[in-house]
Amino acid sequence: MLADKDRIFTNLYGFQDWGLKAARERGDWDDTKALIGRGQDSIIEEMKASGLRGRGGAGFPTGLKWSFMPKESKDGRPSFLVINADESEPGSCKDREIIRHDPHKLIEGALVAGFAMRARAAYIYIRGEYIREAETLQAAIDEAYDAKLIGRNASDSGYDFDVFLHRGAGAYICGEETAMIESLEGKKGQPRLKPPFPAGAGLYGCPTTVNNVESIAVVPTILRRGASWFSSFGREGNAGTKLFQISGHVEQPCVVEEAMSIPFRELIEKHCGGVTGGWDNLLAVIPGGSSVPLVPAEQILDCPMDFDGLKAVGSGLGTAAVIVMDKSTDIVRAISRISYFYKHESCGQCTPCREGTGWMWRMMERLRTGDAAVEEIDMLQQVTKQVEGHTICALGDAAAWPIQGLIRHFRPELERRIEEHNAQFAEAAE
Ligand code: L3W
Ligand code: SF4
Repeated sequence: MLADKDRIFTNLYGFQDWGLKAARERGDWDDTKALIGRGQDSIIEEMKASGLRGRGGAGFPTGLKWSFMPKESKDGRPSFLVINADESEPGSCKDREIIRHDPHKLIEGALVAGFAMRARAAYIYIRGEYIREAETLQAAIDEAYDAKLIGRNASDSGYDFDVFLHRGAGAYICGEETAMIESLEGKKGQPRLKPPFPAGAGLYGCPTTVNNVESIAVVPTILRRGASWFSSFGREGNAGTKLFQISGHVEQPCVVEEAMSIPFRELIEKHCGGVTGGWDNLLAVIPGGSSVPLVPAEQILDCPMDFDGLKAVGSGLGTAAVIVMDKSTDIVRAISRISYFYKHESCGQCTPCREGTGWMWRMMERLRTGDAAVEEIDMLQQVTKQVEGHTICALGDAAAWPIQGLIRHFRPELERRIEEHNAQFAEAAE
């Protein structure tokens, strides 16, 4: 179990005040000028050495992403940092806790990361439903301006850096980085084709890096404690500590910071008091938010909770939103509900996603009630393959994968429902 001294988010549960004075007592904003004084290249190298991979779902190496930003401005164009606080993935609720209780870690991280990538400003895009969180964050930003930690000559570093907070309006797709950029520009939030990646042409056509809240909030601590300290947690390629968000059928759902690669069983036993009804009652787990396939109980128990461990069991770490389902769960209904979510949130600009998400949900509903033919299971699988990899953004994949996981692991349950429905129908007809 991660020792208290190794936790980055020391106020995760809000036992102390979130404000600047308390944040400083916890070590935030401690000689930020010196951190910046290390220079851009040195900061980026340290981040690369730390092994930090993006915490928003894709796990792209953070230092490498920053290194894509231009070292010199072309045509006087500024560079921007965009911080993705549009936390909307079903099951995800970690960025909310950072913003509520440790907002200064995020603001200081924005300054240091922004400096490293030569950004003029950071735009924090926060989901519209996070009303109180947006108020807290804005108040923290105001405090940082008043204390001259950000703004002109930020933290007395000679570097000018602004932080703007922008509220979303309730669209899941605006969490996709290019849709977020469109939305920030005042347009309808629809993903752009990549490439070009945002580092080449992002906000207002300028070089931009989009990072998740957690990825940015851990930066000052990594720089202060060193890359080797951070990379000492977790396995190779899966370094660091991570906020896990555990919901569903556990005794105590929680958000907790743990070392990457902690085995699933240990995570649940140490922090959640176990699965409701005991381990024999565990049915399946969605380990990384609704976009990743479920993993049946027997495959997840000893699985290291990291990118490679979950990939090896056909799923993914995603945002580390761990949804635990015991045997009381109607697993077909659960996945059908997730299908509905993606159908509802599709922005509609590409045909496989716009049409496919509706098809998949309607077929899932038929399978849920058993009002289908057995062959339709394969037909549904084929539809998911028509959507997967054939869309502009990852929402298409995210809609397809949970269904593929269901068919892979729970096909007998789908067949049982169809047989049961057919038997009832035949009985009624007699
Ligand atoms: C320059 C290249 N940049 C990749 C950058 C790219 C992006 C990052 C990752 O989706 C996933 C999605 C959700 N040159 C680059 C490059 N980049 N190649 O690296 O890119 P990518 O395309 O792998 O992923 P993505 O489109 O950013 C994110 C999954 O996360 N997810 C979570 C979603 C929800 C939340 C939330 O609510 N907070 O994050 C869960 O699984 O399905 O697969 O910056 O530009 N050659
Ligand atoms: Fe929009 Fe779906 Fe296409 Fe993404 S995959 S751009 S959400 S239609």
